[in-house]
Amino acid sequence: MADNQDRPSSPLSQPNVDLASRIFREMDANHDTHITKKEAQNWWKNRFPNVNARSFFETVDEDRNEQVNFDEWILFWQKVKESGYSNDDIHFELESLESKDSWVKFELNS
Ligand SMILES: [Ca+2]
Ligand SMILES: [Ca+2]
Repeated sequence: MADNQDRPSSPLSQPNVDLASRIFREMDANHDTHITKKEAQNWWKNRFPNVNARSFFETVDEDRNEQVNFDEWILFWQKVKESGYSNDDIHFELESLESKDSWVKFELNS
């Protein structure tokens, strides 16, 4: 049933996975499968690079090794989904992110 398809426990939609993957590849400027602080700062170079890169790493860099890999990235969006954001909300945020809007502080259930 349509209204059952977007419960918090349901997975990230394929379009969101695709969009998140595309953003990851764009942020990972040198394509070594890790986003570094420098790459993140560069992504937001016209929009508070230090602030945005710092909050991005605080939320997404799970193992605190100063690099964000693809697994951490997708896991993060999956957690956003499980915290009650809908796939539509997430799609909207990913599109903002793709146009290099500021990093949004999501309210995650821990
Ligand atoms: Ca890189
Ligand atoms: Ca990491």
